[in-house]
Order: sequence, then C-alpha cells, then structure tokens
Amino acid sequence: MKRIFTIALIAMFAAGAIPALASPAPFITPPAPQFTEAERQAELARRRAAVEAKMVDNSVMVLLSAEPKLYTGDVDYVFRQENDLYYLTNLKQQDATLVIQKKAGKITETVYLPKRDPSQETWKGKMYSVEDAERISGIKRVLPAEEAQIAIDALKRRSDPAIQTVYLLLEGDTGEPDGQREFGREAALSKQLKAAPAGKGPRPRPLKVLNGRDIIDDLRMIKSRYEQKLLQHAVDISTEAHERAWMIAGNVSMEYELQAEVEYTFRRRNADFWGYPSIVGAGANGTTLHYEESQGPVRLGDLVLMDVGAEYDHLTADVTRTFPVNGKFSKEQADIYQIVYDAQEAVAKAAKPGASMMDIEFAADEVLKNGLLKLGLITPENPQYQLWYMHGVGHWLGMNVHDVGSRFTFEPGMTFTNEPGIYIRADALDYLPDTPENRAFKAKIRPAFEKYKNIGVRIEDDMIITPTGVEWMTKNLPRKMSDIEDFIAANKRSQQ
Ligand SMILES: [Mn+2]
Repeated sequence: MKRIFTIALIAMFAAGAIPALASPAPFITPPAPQFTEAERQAELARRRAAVEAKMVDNSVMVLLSAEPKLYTGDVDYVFRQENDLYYLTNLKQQDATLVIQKKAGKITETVYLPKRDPSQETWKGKMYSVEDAERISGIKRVLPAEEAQIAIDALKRRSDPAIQTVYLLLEGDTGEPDGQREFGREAALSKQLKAAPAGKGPRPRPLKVLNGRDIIDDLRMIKSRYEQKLLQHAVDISTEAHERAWMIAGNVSMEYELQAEVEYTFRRRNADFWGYPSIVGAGANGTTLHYEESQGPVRLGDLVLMDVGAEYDHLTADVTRTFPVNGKFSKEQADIYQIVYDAQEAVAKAAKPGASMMDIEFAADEVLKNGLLKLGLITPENPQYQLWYMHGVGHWLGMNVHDVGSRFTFEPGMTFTNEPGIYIRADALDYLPDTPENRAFKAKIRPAFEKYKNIGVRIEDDMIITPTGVEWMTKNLPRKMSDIEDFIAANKRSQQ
C-alpha cells in the first residue's frame, strides 16, 4: 500500500503534477571571520588616522574606558568596553585610556593601562601586559594608568600652552555653550578643563572643549569590509537563532522557552552577548513594540514576534521575524503580514546611494497606508495609519543597535534596518480623543478592527548600501510567508 502510494507520487512528480519541493535546510552559522594580526592592526590604524585627520591642530583627544556598572551588592554587570575606545584600540580591559595628541601636525598616540597585579589576576584573570596592549591596539606607547591622570592634570594646568583644544566623548545636549546639560564623568572633566587654572601669572587662554563623538560617529557610519564581515557574522548567528526557535515553537508552551533557544544559540556560536534584550511576544504580546517579559503562553494559532540580535566583536545584528506557531498563517494574519512585507520591498527599492532615510520612510508609509485602507483599518477621510504603525521604518546599525551618525543620505557601506510593522493593539481605539471625527472613524473601522485585533507583525532585515542599491544581510532567513511555512513544515521538532 505504502509502496504503491510512493510509486504513484513519483509518477505524479515525474509528470510535473507536484512542484519540486526545495528542502529548506536549517541555516548553520559559518565560522567566524578570521583576520591576521596585521589586517586587524591595519584596520585600527586606518580608523585612528581618519580621526586624527579630522582633529584640529594643537589638540588632544581623551577617550576614557567604560566604567563598571553595579548590578547588586558587590556584583557588577558584565563589563563592556566603551564603543569608541574599542573602535580605536580593540582593548577590552577596564581603566584603559587613549590619548591622541596632534601638535604642529605631529601625532602622538598613547594608551594608559593598569599595571599587571597578581592579586587582581587571581580573582579576575589575566590583565594586559604592555606587550599585549601594544599587539592588540597597534599603539607603541603604553604607559601605566596612573599617568593618565597626570596627563589630564597637565591639560587642566595648561602646562603646554600650544594645546588649545581638547576632545572628549560628551553625552547629552552638547549644544549648550556652557555645557550645562552635558552629563557624566566627561562633562565634569569638560568643566574642569574649561575653567581657568589656579595660580599666579598671566592667565592662559581658556581651553576649547569639543565633542569627539562628532568626529568618530561620522566615521562609524561607513562600515569597512572588515566591519561588514564581522556584522555579517552577528547577522548569521541571529539567523540561526531565529530558525531554531521556529523549529520548536509548535512544541513549547511559554515564550521564555523560545527566548532560551535564541540565547542558547547566541552563546553556542560565541556571540559576545545580545545587542539588546530579546523581544519574544506571542499573540497579543506581539503588539507591544519592546516586550521583554517572555512570560506569556505560546499557543497554536498565535503569531510570535521575535526581535532578537546577537552581538559579535562589538557589532550587533537587529532582526525581527513574525511566524505562526503552528506553521501556517491564518487568513487574517496573512493579510497583515503581506502589507508589512510589501512595505519592506518598497524600502529596499528606494534605498540606494543618494537617497535618504526620509525616502524610505515615505516608501513604507505609502504601502502601509494603502494596505490598511484596503483592509478597512483606516478610512479615506481619516487615514491615521500611525495608529497601527507607530515607529520609524529603520535606523543605522553597528556598534550600537541604534547606531550613531547624523547624516541622512545613503552612501555605500552604510548599514541600516528595514523594519516596518503593524500592531493592532486591543486598546488602541480606547485612547483616541473623543471627537466627532474619531467617533465616525471608530464606527467605520470596527468590523475590521474586531477581525484583526491582537495581531502584531514586524519584519526587520539588516541592509547594507552598495554602489547600486542594497544588499540584504539577512537574506538567509526566510521572510516570504510561503518560505517560512515550508521551513517549519520541513524542520519542526520537539525540544531536545
Ligand atoms: Mn531595530
């Protein structure tokens, strides 16, 4: 019986009655990109040279390392180096300081580091030796950490009158001329540097303090081939993590089980960490943009929205998929999904060198508005599509998940996310101002609202601008509804 059935199937297949099924094998993260020491050092030297070229003459840039952050009692959060210091040195250790001086056009780069201390190393592991720091950073002048304070104090005293400008990494609203709204350690240092030094004698000119971020952020916007390879690895780990969660979703009962599968994959593939807390929302929880609790049930018939990204070597992916737990989109889920998918396609078409972030916003808005209108979730006289789509369509991506940079025009090497979404929140209509227009609006869309409520869909891909358009860094993660369904059908399994 079984045999006859098989033969019949083969015959039908041969006759072309059954389309060939591509077998969608789960994605396995390829090995991490490898670079020689020389390549790595050349990359760091390139970045520093670019920074130095933009520093005004007779200036000093001071980059302090991140400070440990208290978790509880005597326990800190996992230490993560400050991005710009890492960008220029690859040093991961606490209490590192980078000082770059540009004086009469001559550059001096100095790294300050705590001296190795056997009693500290007993508790916390090996500290960098001078040779380690030289090899990792490529900077030849490595001095003890205590001397960093001496160098900073010398700046405060204006001991070298030639130096007129100091760059710090300032946070907050640095547009304030007096720096009043800057905050943190660096703001305090900024104030001290700008104050006239105590003591007798002729008063030197006040030091000018500029924000080093203005220089470094701009460079970080364009990802070199080296950076692109690392970011691709973070995307690949995230791709594998998404798929693994899809495979078990039909056999779990709680959201945290899917989150565990994702973060297990991150760790297993040696990601540094996640780039942002994982968002795993089943059913109505998918309509909360940054839902991080993972305490809800996962039910057959639900969609699950997962916005999760691995971080690798300080670069983070940012990837969202929305998939059906039972492996099949319902008609209503598919209606919403297709609009979001089409908006993504429109964004990808609009994104190219010379186009801007505004262009892709408009491209997405147009598709989302038309789609929602067709479904009856907004009306021609009141097309308030932002009721169901309340965020931007994308952001720069890099060392920060919402990466730095103040330019808006695309250039090759820029990386960004393409992430439209529609969220039919069950209470959305309750918060509309009670006006005659809104009353009419609510009455008109009520049937569609009842049909689609509690469906949340976001699809988010990581894109890189190429000379001619875009490349989808996330292209290995199924995105079309039929591809997601085929993948789940071919790969669903129970948890191990
Ligand atoms: Mn994002």
